[in-house]
Amino acid sequence: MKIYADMKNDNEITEESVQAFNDNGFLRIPGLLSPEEAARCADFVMTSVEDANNKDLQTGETAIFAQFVNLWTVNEAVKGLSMHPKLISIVKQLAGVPIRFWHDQALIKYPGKSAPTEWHQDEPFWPHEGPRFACAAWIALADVTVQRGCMSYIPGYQDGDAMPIDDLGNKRALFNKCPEMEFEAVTTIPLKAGDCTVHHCRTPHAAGANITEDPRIAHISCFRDAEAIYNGKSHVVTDGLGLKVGGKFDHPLFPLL
Ligand SMILES: O=C(O)CCC(=O)C(=O)O
Repeated sequence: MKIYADMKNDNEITEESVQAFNDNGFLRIPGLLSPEEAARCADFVMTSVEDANNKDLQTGETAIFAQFVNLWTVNEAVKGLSMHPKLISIVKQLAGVPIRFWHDQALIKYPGKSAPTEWHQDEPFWPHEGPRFACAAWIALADVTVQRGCMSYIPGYQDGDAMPIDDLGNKRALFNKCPEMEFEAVTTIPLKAGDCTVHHCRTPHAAGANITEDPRIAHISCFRDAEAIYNGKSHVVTDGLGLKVGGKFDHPLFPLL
């Protein structure tokens, strides 16, 4: 199974790499950022995360991670990361249809303060109807090993159904809905700082707890089909924006790319 993307030039991957994403539902992009760029990004993402004006959405004893959504709207440097030209170029290739930005989120697993992110697909959490494409690009801003909570994926489910679950902390939630998934081979992908994986919104994925002494710093940029339709489901990014149910995501928070 092909997991790694091969670059055709600085900003484009090969057709075989696009095919691997279409076959498996995820793809690893080695060196999306140079190690120096990744270190700079880690600094400004952590500065944003530590800014008291930016709210952690997952506080409390049972928090799986600290979660900061849409930091791109309050920090120009984060915007440059979330909409990194190389990333956008690659995601456009993977999408094959016009796309727009959906949201970003920093997901930090602090030492001693994290839990496993259990198996789920993103699509049921996202308030859109019938998109031809939607994905999340998970960018490691520090080395993320198995022990530090790297991501795992189950290949081959991107063209199937989306199974709604309501608890990212319940290890059986997805398998109770789709028992055959539990018997599939899992691909676990440790990443070096600056590497990225892109996964389709129906690809089942999970991440471990961070049992190391340094924070797991991940920045996730999400993209979707420009034509996707808003279905009115509650979501922290869209609630209160006044989007029209049945209409497109035409709003400055979701720029066309
Ligand atoms: O980083 C994690 O722990 C989970 C991330 C995730 O579920 C996602 O990016 O869709």
